[in-house]
Amino acid sequence: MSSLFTRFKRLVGIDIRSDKYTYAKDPDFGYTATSRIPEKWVKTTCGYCSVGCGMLLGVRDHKAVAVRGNPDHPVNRGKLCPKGLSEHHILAAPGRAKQPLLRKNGVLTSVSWDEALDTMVERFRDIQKRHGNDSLGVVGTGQLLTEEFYTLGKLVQLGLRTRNHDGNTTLCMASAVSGYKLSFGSDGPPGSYADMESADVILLIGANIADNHPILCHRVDRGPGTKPRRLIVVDPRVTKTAMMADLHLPVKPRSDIALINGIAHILIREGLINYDYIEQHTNGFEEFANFVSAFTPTHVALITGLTETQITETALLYGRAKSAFIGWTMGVNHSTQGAVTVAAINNLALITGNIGRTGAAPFSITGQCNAMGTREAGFTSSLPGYRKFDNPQDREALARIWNIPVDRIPTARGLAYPDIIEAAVQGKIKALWFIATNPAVSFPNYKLLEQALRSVEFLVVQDGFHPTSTSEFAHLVLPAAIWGEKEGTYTNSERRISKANPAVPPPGEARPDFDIFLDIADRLGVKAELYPNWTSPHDAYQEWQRVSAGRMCDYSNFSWQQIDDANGLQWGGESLYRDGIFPTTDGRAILHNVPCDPFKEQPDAEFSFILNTGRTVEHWHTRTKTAEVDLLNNMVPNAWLEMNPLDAANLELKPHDRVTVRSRRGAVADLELRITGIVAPGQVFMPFHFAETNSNIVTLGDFDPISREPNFKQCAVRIERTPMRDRRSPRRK
Ligand SMILES: Nc1nc2c(c(=O)[nH]1)N[C@H]1C(S)=C(S)[C@@H](COP(=O)(O)OP(=O)(O)OC[C@H]3O[C@@H](n4cnc5c(=O)[nH]c(N)nc54)[C@H](O)[C@@H]3O)O[C@H]1N2
Ligand SMILES: Nc1nc2c(c(=O)[nH]1)N[C@H]1C(S)=C(S)[C@@H](COP(=O)(O)OP(=O)(O)OC[C@H]3O[C@@H](n4cnc5c(=O)[nH]c(N)nc54)[C@H](O)[C@@H]3O)O[C@H]1N2
Ligand code: SF4
Ligand SMILES: [Mo]
Repeated sequence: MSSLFTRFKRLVGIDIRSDKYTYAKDPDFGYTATSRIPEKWVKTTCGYCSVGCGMLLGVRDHKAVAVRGNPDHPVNRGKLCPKGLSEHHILAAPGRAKQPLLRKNGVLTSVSWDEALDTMVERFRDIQKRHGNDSLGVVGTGQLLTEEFYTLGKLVQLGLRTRNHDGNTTLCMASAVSGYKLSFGSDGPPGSYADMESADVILLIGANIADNHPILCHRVDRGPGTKPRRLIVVDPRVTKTAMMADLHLPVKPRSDIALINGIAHILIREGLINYDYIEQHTNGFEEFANFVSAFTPTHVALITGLTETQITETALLYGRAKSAFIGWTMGVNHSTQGAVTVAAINNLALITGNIGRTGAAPFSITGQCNAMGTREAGFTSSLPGYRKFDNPQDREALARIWNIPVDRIPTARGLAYPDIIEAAVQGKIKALWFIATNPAVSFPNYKLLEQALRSVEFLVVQDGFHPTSTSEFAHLVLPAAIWGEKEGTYTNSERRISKANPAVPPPGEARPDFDIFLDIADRLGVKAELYPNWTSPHDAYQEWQRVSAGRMCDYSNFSWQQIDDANGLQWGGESLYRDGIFPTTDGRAILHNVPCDPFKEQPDAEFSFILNTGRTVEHWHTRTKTAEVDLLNNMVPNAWLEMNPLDAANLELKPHDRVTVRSRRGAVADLELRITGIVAPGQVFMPFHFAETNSNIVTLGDFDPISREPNFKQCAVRIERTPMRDRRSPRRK
């Protein structure tokens, strides 16, 4: 027995005193395998989603070999989801971009950084000289470090002097930002994850946390010893999160506003509202009460497809709770009515006084690791530090800090992302620069996007991976370092700033985005003015501390070291608005009357299904990363289409049939059919992760008039059996 154990120990090299293990050469078997014992563990923060889990990245021989949860991090307390646990695999993946590539005679050709950046600066200058400064459009991302996004904003708006600067966050959190501004006068998620643990009722609207924010599921855990509380999930699909709920409300697509107004109606009728709070801290209650009086349970049942009992039960649970929490994600934001749906959610919190208290908040669950940091550092829909373009004091304050004439700062935002694309198609924008985003898979109505990519004179794609669906169109590809290779901060959904630290060098000639921005500034001749004596992202952070000082998102008291030592620090504390004072002109929050409009492209005889698109736990967005991780990709290598059994029977389709989804804009062939009660009759669902079956060929280019966010979640399609000639052999990316 013992000799067997010794042999086993020799074979797998188990060190029983710790959790470290390795494979070693065994004298009997002659077996060799690579060692995975890290020489050191580097403390960092996950680079995927906005939950913001703390982790330790294990390094050996300058390679990332393991990941484990940071037990001391308050967000995840040592736990990680499957993407986090396998994150080290992305660093040395074969798909990494390793050298700058410039298109020469139609072919992307390796060039030096000097040639790449000199060409970029020369082409941008030439185009801007001929067509005006605003002929350049720049689209960034919620996946850069705050230091990088801040540096980029200065470069674009003050160095390149174009206002047409936005981020992929307009495909994501823009509706939440606009909704907060409508209700409270400023962006800033009022609550924290801790609220989920202390709330009596958690209402999740269009948020599938089990797949997309898995570590948050622990906050609604109702195991022994935890506070008993109710979870209500509003989602047209029976998601994994819906399966966790006490009450699942399978609303008809885009009927959420009617439901929310209907809840307000019942709360007012039953007297389950907080009169003192309304009186002291809000405006517009009388008109609001009058407005929602039309949203009777009978009326709301008709619009939402729910029963009157379900609607009333939800209202009573919410209204009777001592503290109630509402979380939402893309089921709300991805809509032409996204911003006002957020305002409607805020109405509920305000009339019941469920804001600014422990356990009580309306709360946007963010998407990307640093969508929050990029919102705060701004330069897109607002100026840094939640400042407003149209506020002269805000502009003057910034001009003083930056030591530049105030008229250098734009007085209005430029074009939002969808309008940048539209302007490129119209020939008004002649050069585009995409940084850490892959629009050829993620932007709605692919055909128009493709036209934009093809029509510009110069297209720069700066990405950690190549080829991607977008970089294949580029004139210039700039290889970037990614998470694990660079230093700075990410801010998560609950306003917690955590440190991301470098553990390994970037592959080939890839460079951190920060270094690329500074180098471009140097070649533009603006480095000394915009970034005096800057050498590292820490310089950017220190300036950002000064820029944010005294603002709602105040970083001035948190040094990098303090953040790292504390495993993350929250600006604004656990709850914003504890005093009930809001950043509006009179300090009061605003109640909005929000009508429930039907979504634009309703199903008809020709296109009879409503297509819903979204995510799965194994994959991240456009799969540049997760397709490289076998552990994840082998679990879900291809896209699928979910359809209700009744519809499948009508169309005489069987499980595993290959089907085509067709809309007025295009078709996606060869999806595997999953027949399942997860989707209701008349609705189908597909993931948007897969370039080769790109859901956005089918989706609609229709945008929220306030936030400019796309309506990704509903469009009209028909489903056909895929003919043999349209089937593909599966590709990896
Ligand atoms: N595994 C994984 N995790 C991720 C990501 C990822 O790509 N993969 N991405 C991250 C990012 S950037 C984001 S933004 C978040 C997104 O996180 P989620 O918002 O949870 O993700 P989605 O799957 O896009 O959409 C959520 C739900 O909205 C529902 N929905 C559709 N239409 C409606 C409607 O009319 N009303 C309501 N109430 N619900 C509706 C869908 O059925 C879906 O279940 O996830 C983050 N986390
Ligand atoms: N139909 C449909 N479409 C959708 C959605 C949906 O639900 N349905 N969801 C939308 C949402 S919420 C979002 S957030 C978007 C996401 O859409 P994208 O932003 O296009 O998604 P990603 O795949 O995350 O793209 C990030 C890119 O940055 C690269 N990258 C990663 N880290 C770094 C870095 O540090 N530096 C640089 N330079 N590059 C880096 C990656 O390789 C990748 O190519 O998709 C949107 N599109
Ligand atoms: S929940 Fe989000 S932050 Fe946490 S490990 Fe998973 S992907 Fe990373
Ligand atoms: Mo997102």
